[in-house]
Amino acid sequence: MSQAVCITTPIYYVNDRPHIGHAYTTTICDVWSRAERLMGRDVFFLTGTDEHGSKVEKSAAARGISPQALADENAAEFQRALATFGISNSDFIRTTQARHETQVQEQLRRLVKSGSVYLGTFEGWYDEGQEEYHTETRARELSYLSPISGKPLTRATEQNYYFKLSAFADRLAKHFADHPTFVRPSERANEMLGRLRDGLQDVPITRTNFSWGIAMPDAPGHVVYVWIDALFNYITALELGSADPARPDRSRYWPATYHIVGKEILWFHAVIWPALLMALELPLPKCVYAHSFWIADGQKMSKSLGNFVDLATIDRYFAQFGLDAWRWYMATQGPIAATDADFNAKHFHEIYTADLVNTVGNCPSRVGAMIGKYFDGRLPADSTAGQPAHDGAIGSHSWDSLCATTVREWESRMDAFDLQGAARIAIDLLRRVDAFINETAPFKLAKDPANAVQLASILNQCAQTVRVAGVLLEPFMPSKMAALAGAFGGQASSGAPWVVRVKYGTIAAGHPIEKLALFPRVDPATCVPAG
Ligand code: ME8
Repeated sequence: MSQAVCITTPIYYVNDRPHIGHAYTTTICDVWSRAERLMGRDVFFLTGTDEHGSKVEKSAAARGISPQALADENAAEFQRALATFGISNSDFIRTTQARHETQVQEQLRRLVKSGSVYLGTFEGWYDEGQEEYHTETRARELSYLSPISGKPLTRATEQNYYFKLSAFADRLAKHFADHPTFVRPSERANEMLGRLRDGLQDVPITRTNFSWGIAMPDAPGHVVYVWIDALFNYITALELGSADPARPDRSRYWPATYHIVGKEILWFHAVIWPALLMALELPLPKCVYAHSFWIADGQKMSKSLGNFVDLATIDRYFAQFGLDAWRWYMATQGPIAATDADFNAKHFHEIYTADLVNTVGNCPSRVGAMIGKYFDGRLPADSTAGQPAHDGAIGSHSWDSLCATTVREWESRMDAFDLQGAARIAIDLLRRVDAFINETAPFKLAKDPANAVQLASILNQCAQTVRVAGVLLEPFMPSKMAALAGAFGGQASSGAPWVVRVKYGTIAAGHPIEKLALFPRVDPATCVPAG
């Protein structure tokens, strides 16, 4: 049985249209899922939409439609967007689905039974846009303004059901201490620890001031707070709280390997969610990874500034550079670490040209062209068993051992969600092939028939290595790398087990090698402006 792994995106609010932020988080989860599947793991990749709450209720009222109609419309738009981004999710959960609602109610009953939920009165600072309450200390830190919308926080009083978050402070602190990579990157873990040290207050988990939500069981008038409702998606999709005998068995996917979230919602995922799981005696996710934000031309992207890179802009990038180039840019240049990343058309073009046109496109095209010209498009034999004819480009390695080392390194980077590191390793392999071609100069050797054996070995080694690099780049650029696998095929081109696919030397001598042009040059003058 292959190892089960699970990755999740946040579930996206249906009162917003899909934009680069959603595309980013979902794409990096997709790259990881494809990589893990390629390595033979049993992957569950979850995304979906967050459809309850007063914001949805208000937006729907403003349009004169029901909240469900608004949710249906926008959930469909998110699903269409996922298809255009080439996302391979295993499920798409919607919080208005019956499977979710019944399980949330079941989990709440369990929480009440466990004694970690009680009825109390709350007074606090409320961020209406985020549907989030802040303590006095936090509100003061925020100058009584929403950190997201900049609008004033309002003073609000409610009788609510509370979750005893305060009771979990010590266990949470211990979990952070015992699992240094529970929250990543480490800057974010330190931030969470700092806030944990300030102390934890119980959190209201129901509301009475709106009705568009899941009814709190046995508590008329109380609706489950949208954040609590939403967090449960990670386990309702896996049917962990289901009593339905016909449910699919997905329990092997819990605990999640990675919850990938934006930094603005880390508190919910790194503190509140783990405490809820502790109260339910369920295992905690292995890692909550909080990426930073895309900004546009040095400025924060925001709805009010109107500079969010939206679907229409993303479509223009697809038209000009192709989906795979977009995915490459997201996965390799995005705000995966603790700092924000700037999105701009010029940088996009530079990366496209340097990485894709000049390396991932050019290297196979060079190798294919030479095999075409000197060997009629058939792979010539290597009489040196992978030992390079010249040791400059790869030192004392054989190509065989270099590929094997690269593959192992790539595997561990991928498992650790270091997508940028994995991408760099794969592209470096092609850069080595390029350097090897420059050093050995097969185009010069070809001028003298006495060099035929050496020439054949060099081109064989190049082609074998290009094929392996193409497999390592596949999760990032599935369709272009499928074309590469077709052109440099061999028996291990597709569908074969991972160890076979990444094994050096599997293209048989005599196999046809095609010359292909993967990434056309794009004139910078015609580039899409950002935003
Ligand atoms: O917060 N750069 O949903 P949401 C990068 N429903 N990523 C960005 C971004 C940016 N500029 N802007 C947004 C919610 N994102 C809740 C989540 S989960 C139980 C409930 C991404 O539609 C980032 O992943 O506002 C962020 O966490 C997510 O969009 C927020 O999506």
